[in-house]
Amino acid sequence: MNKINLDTYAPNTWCPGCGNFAIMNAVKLVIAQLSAEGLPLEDIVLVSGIGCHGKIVDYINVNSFYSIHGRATPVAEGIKLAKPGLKVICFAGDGDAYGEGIEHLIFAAKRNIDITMVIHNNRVYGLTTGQYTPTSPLGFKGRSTPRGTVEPPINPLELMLASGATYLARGTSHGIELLKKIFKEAILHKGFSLVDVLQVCVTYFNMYEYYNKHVYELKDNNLQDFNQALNKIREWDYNHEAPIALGVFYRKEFPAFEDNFIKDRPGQADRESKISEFLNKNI
Ligand SMILES: Cc1ncc(C[n+]2csc(CCOP(=O)(O)OP(=O)(O)O)c2C)c(N)n1
Ligand code: SF4
Repeated sequence: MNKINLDTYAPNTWCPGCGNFAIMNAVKLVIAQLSAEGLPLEDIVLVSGIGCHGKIVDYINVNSFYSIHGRATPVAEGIKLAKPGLKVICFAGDGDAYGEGIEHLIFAAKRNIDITMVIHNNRVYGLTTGQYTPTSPLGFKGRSTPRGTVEPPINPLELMLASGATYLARGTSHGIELLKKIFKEAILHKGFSLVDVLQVCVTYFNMYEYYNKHVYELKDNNLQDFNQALNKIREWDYNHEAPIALGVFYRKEFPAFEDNFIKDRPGQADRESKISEFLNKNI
């Protein structure tokens, strides 16, 4: 494989053992692979939200946009609409994507816009030291809930399936080979793809042992079967003890939003020259 250096000068400040390392390493390897297969690096844009996960864009030497908390999804959508030829990979925390930014995520899935969402689902607010998120289990004790939460978690994959997502998968930060496979497929999928990564926060919610005991890999499931996907997704509700399926749950061909959004608009043909003209006049 082509050896490209995707490292940056930024010192890494993640805690030793943080699951974010596995996500970063898997993404770097996939980007290197895609580049070796002919995808120019300048055609890839990374977006991140705010939180520990957000620093990932500091550590990968590809064009990127560090967005604000809860707004990583619309930033990724805007970039895709502005230049549909780009591969847009968006990293967000579970607090970010499933909490503050949930409405954006639902609409991105509904539109089937061709972006890839990688959710660093550590089921806790990492950067702000351990408050509960929408996927923390019932009774979770953290900084904001010292006596334990009194509300059950949401199942984000069920919500995404119902919203119209056309590629849904789950991985863990203890399974880099599977992450690599899923990330590559998700990036190449034409449409809205979301990978929920059970990314262990060793400092505020260390779930390595629990996940290692419960995970298994999906095999021979019919990826086009909505009901089968729903059943598999419902097997574990992010709360009770149950087998935790990893791999791809659902994949569907469906027209992507940007194709219809941009199609037949007056001025599309000379779009680039109009943008250059505007920039030259105003900047
Ligand atoms: C509008 C807004 N509210 C709150 C914050 C404070 N804040 C910064 S990071 C963060 C938590 C991030 O948690 P998560 O999205 O789960 O990412 P992680 O740190 O776990 O990777 C919060 C609440 C903020 N930056 N902006
Ligand atoms: S606080 Fe948690 S999520 Fe943040 S760097 Fe440390 S281990 Fe990772």
